[in-house]
Amino acid sequence: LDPRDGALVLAHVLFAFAALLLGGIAGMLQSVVRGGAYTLPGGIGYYQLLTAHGILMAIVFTTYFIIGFLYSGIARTMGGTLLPRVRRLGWTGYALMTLGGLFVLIMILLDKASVLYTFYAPMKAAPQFYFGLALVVIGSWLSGAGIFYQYIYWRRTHRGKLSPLFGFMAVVTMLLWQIATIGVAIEVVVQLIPWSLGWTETVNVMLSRTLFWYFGHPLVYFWLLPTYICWYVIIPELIGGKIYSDALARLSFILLLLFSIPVGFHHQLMEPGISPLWKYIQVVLTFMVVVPSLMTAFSLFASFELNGRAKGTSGLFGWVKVLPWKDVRFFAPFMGMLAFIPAGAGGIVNASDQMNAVVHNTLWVTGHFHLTVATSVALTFFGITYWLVPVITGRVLTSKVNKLGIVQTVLWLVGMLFMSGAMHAVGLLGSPRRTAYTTYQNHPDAVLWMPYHVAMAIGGVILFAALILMIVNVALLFRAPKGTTAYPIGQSEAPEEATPRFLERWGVWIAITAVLILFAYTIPVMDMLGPDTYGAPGYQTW
Ligand code: HAS
Repeated sequence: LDPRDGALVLAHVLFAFAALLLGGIAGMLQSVVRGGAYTLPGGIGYYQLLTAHGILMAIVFTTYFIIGFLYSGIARTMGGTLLPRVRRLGWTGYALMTLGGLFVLIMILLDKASVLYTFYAPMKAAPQFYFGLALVVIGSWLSGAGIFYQYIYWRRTHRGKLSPLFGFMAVVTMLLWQIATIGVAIEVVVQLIPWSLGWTETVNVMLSRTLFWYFGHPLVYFWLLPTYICWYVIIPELIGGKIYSDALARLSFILLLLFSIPVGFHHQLMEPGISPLWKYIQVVLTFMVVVPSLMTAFSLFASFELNGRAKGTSGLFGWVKVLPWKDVRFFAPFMGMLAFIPAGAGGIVNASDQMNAVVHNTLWVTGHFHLTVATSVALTFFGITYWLVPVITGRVLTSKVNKLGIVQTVLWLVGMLFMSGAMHAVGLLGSPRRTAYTTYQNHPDAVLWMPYHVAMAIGGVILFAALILMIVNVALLFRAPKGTTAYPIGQSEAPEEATPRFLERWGVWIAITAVLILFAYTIPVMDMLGPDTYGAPGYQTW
């Protein structure tokens, strides 16, 4: 990479790991507090720690890493270097996000925003918290604009050619983000900021939650799509194989764009104020969004199997033998894929109305997202780091760091097995999520949950050790010997002509996305704005 592009990417990646470290400390502390092991000095509360943990991990770590990774990939595949304007947009976006992020963090540290990462009204935080959030969103829009600009320029200068798969996927990822963040931007700017400043007395809770989940569900696909970029584009190259089908990969991304936004109600199935018909419709759409993930699973298996066959293996699972198990760049993301099988199954459970009644607001849901974002996504991002940092710094991955990386992955998996496993199990026994330590006056059910909470705390401690090892590994990557590391971009099995060009008809896809969103949301939102709705005065959390 051009050193100027490398600096931009590295600034994002290092910020992401700093957030991971801080978020990990908060996560470890809150898991120990929740397990009932001990109380913290200085009045540091469970909800304060949980807010810091959620925001630093789920918003800061992911967003910075994703933008850095996408910028590296578009520079590598679309022109070899970023256009000066793109670099400027990238840095301006970075500066605004960082400024906003600092506002948010300071407010959390001052205990004036212990409202968790979903910042549900009527819990009210200090206005600076919401200003910070707005700045983060605006900054990310500029970063997204940079990606679009590089892509549009590439298309203009390569008329008639199929865009590189990485570039195409980066555009879908940022498009998803831009469309999704409109919801949270409206919530924050129109509802929460005026209300927290005291300009409005009440807040329409139903509407604010709906706007949040309009954003909140595609947010999880914003984490997933870069993970899929690694699985589709990078992994085939690392195993010495090929991408099974460029067209299938693009189609699955387009389907994710279409179906991941009009589904927010599956987070609100247990809420009053939304008619069952609209919940039903959004659940149907939720099952549609599972399809591209099943296509991804199919494509990955096909890629692995064709690679195995090309290397002379036979039998149903012969291909497993020729995978590069000792290469952490493959091993960590592959473990992420494995975890995604039960994680995805858990998602399907969540989306089923009757079963949602059993698991909603229990620790099962926390277990679900620790398996999805904190395992499948996080391990994939770790796997990317082991080659991305050497590519930028002009160094090589040493066998020592490679081995430590494998130990780190295994440790993470063991920690997660304890933590997420216990969360799933105790969730089914009814233990609520987002609740500080309590035995409910020694109620027999709550007493039954306690061993699981201890298992969660043990898992939390193992995960923290794994997290520290990851930070050590990142530091070691900077001390590795100088050398050249290739940016691993896979080649497709099929020729370029095999990919239908309509997949790049953005006008059509954006129009269908808009129609689906309007269809799924217009009537329920009109109901929420109707004369029968009341505003809530709000609860100041400090
Ligand atoms: Fe979810 C709640 C439904 C996927 C994250 N989800 C959450 C929350 C988060 C989250 C953070 O319907 C909590 C939000 C909160 O704080 O309240 N989720 C789904 C469904 C899917 C799904 C249907 N979720 C994700 C992903 C996430 C994520 C991905 C993060 C990255 N989720 C829900 C619902 C709720 C929910 C409800 C609300 C619950 C409630 O009541 O509050 C689907 O997209 C899942 C599809 C996935 C698959 C798996 C495909 C497998 C692949 C791997 C192949 C492996 C290979 C290796 C090839 C169908 C691609 C094999 C090798 C061998 C050797 C075997």
